[in-house]
Amino acid sequence: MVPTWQLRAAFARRLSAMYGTEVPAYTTLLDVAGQVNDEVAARDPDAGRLGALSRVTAERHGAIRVGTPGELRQAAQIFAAFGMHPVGFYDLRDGEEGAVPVVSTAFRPTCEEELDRNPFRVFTSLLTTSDRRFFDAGLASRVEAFLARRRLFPPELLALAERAEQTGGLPEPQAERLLTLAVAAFALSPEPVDRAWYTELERISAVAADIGGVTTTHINHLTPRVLDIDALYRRMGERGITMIDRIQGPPRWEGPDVLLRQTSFRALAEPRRFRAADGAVTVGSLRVRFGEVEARGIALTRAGRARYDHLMAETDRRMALSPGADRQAVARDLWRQGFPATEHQLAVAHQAFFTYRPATDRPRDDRRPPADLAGLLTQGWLTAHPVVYEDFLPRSAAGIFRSNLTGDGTRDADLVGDPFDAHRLSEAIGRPVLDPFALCARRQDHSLRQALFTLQASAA
Ligand code: OOG
Ligand code: NI
Repeated sequence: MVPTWQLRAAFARRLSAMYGTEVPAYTTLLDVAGQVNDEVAARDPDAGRLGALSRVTAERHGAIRVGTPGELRQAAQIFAAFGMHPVGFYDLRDGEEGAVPVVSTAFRPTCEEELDRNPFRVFTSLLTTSDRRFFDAGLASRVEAFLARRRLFPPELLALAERAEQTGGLPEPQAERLLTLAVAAFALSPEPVDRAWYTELERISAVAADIGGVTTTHINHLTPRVLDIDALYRRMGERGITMIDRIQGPPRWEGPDVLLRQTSFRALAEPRRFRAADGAVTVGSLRVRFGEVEARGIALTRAGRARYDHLMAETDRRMALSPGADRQAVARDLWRQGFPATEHQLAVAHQAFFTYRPATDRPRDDRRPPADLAGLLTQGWLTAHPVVYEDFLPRSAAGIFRSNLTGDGTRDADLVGDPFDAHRLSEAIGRPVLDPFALCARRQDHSLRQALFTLQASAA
């Protein structure tokens, strides 16, 4: 029996191998990321604090986009076979960095043990044809009719995935078959693209065309994790690969790394076959697939996240006042004034998530443990271990989408959008969309209860 986590690790590995043959710059990105990670591991004794090097080296996230709730349900079934469940709700339709007609979630493992084994995630977006700001009723029904005729996933794949989910894995040779079919379902299709239809949807948004203009889906990027994203950014430039103009997310600073920093290279023109109205097939090109890299930090609580969002908004405000300023420097100054400077401060201010363990090196005396977290930490009763941020940032995601959009698209801001939230997305998927804050809080609370229990037991 091949257990779920081995299926997931193999799925990530094979998608990565496939993407490397499809998008050569991705292979350069992996080389550079690997070098940077080895260098950081060699110079920094704390390099493993946010994940063992073996995990970080294998770590990837990908992204796909689908057109209908039915397709999303099927994608969810396939990911469930790999122990990946929907976490978090992202609405990218109102982004300041460019509006995209999708709502999204990320399929990923949810418990610590599974994340450590292999944390593969797939950011998955659903086209919102019901949003009248993007699609009028006539176009929406033509898109829906087009989508209703296509089949993204073969029935054999869905049946194998259902079995793998139910039995916690699959025996060989079914495991092999599941992997082959799953990877093939996310490869770029050689099917000719209907030129007129694609172009019509491109006027709404390049993302609408990428989803509803073709008869298949595909991985549109695959992202390795790197321990020093600034070093990687410089080195990619030296290798002649132009990255977008900045690293998104929090600035580099001397305080703790939190949340997620990401950067990408622009979508590459790839040859694609097109079918004209008269049926003639010609070769043209499309820019839909790109490369991205990320550095992960500590997960923030809702309070910490509010602080982060506030500092980002303040950075925007200052940049609007002096557009020539260096965004990194502006952000860094704000962070120095307004963000907890150490992990300890983050923990006692309840701004980030940690797991807690009883300290093993506290000298024995007859004091009893204090009742508050700050006291337990400063007096050395407990040690705090950061919880890694496993999710995404809507604003960076919008920036990533944007980096491979050809035009701004059109959105009628005078109309009202179609309200969408995690609950409605759960119903569309037919599985609960989990709350990332709740997952982290549960992990933190569980560790704290255990630690306090152990302390009390040994003090008694
Ligand atoms: C997904 C973009 C979001 C990220 O890392 O924020 C994303 C897409 O382009 O389909 O992957
Ligand atoms: Ni991404």
